[in-house]
Amino acid sequence: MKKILYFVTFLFTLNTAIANDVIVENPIVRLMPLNVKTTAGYFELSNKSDVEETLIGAKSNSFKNIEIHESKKDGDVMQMLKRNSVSIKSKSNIKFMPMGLHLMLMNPIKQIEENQEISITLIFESGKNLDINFLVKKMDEMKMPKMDMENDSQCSDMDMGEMKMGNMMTNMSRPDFVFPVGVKGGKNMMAKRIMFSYKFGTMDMDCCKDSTSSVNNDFIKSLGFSMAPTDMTMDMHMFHAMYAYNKNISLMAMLPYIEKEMDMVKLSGMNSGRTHRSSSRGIGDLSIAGLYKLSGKSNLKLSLSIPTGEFDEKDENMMGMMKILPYPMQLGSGTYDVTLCYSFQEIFSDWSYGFQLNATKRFDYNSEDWRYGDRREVSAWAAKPLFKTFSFSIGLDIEHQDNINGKSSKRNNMTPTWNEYFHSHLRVSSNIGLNYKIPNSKSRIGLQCGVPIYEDVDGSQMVPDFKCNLGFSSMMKN
Ligand SMILES: [Cu+2]
Repeated sequence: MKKILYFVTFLFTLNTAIANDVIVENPIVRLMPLNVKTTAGYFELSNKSDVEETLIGAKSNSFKNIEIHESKKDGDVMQMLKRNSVSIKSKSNIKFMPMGLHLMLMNPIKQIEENQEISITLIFESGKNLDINFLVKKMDEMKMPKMDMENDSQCSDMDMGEMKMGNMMTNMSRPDFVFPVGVKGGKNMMAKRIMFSYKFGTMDMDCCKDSTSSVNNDFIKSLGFSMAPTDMTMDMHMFHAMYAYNKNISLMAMLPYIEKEMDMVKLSGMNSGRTHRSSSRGIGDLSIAGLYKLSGKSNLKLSLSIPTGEFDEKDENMMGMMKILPYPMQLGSGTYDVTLCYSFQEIFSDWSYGFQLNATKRFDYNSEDWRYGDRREVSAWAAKPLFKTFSFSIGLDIEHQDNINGKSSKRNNMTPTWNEYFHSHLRVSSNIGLNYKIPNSKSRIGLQCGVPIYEDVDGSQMVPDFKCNLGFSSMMKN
């Protein structure tokens, strides 16, 4: 027993001796404003021993996680890089200080108070652990890396590795951090987070255009059609869930519920002049997608559309008979479609801009022997935060849609909406939008409305007179 005691004492002394080879001075934890979930630890580390020591990490009961970071200036942007280790040569010292090396202390268990002592264990590669009492102190903000100041709790598990932290901290909480709501692709989030969003989109279409000019019913009648559409509305409720598998890859699923209405007028023959309304409603095509982060500014999204929506929706015709509705009134494509989407966004201190390229390719015909045409879209926008919670955006959308391939076996020749060659168009729309970030929450609201400013269509074809999107999104903590 005595021997064991001696041995333990010996071990203890040995450990202290080794520990004393590495000395920590002035350990300070910076006091952060209330609700800021990230702070930094600074100290001086002296290695008095004859061997190199390597700091490989730190742990504390006061923080959920701690990382070794180094702030570096890249141009005029502070960049914060995660370091896996820091080596201190024999007989030398290293300073952990603002604008340089620091311990990034994330997610405090309790709110930290001034002059409080926090125990943090420094872990060395050699196996030694140093328990250090850090003192919480208010520090001169000027000396601080800018990035720590406007830190938002969301940043705690952000990609510290490559995000430009100087901008990032301010960015995350900015209303224009997210794309305008009408823009289709999303952004990568922090790892392991789930986001839900709901978007309501509405579009109103009028009849009709051929190439770049409007055409009237007489023109449509002269083409041999006995009916013409007069007005169409399309409402879409889009339910969207996104899961960030890690900081680079997110998975998402989108399911729309669609309501369509179309007014028609009989142009000739029996019941000439009579109007009729038909409608369709139901779920559209489910879309599943993977989002891959290319850089802090850009990402790539690949989505697969699964034909869950009906493509042989029927409604009563003028004579009261159930008949299949024309192509634009269908809810789904009936085909597996692939969309590739590239997004880019650059955020400056007082404004931001971005653009997105979308291409949808349809490979197969549906069981009714037709398929919608391929589609390419470009969206570009510029946004400016007006207040801390509001941003305003202007944007431009360009869409290029191909004609329908194949022919539905149930089609008729009565209306231009059934004509496969009257679907292709090139449309440029301008839009304005608002983003609102609900204070002290992880929820956002966006509104964006647009009108076409240039159209070249294969017609006679219905054209939108406006479209609006209203969206709500909320990030879940887990
Ligand atoms: Cu850091």
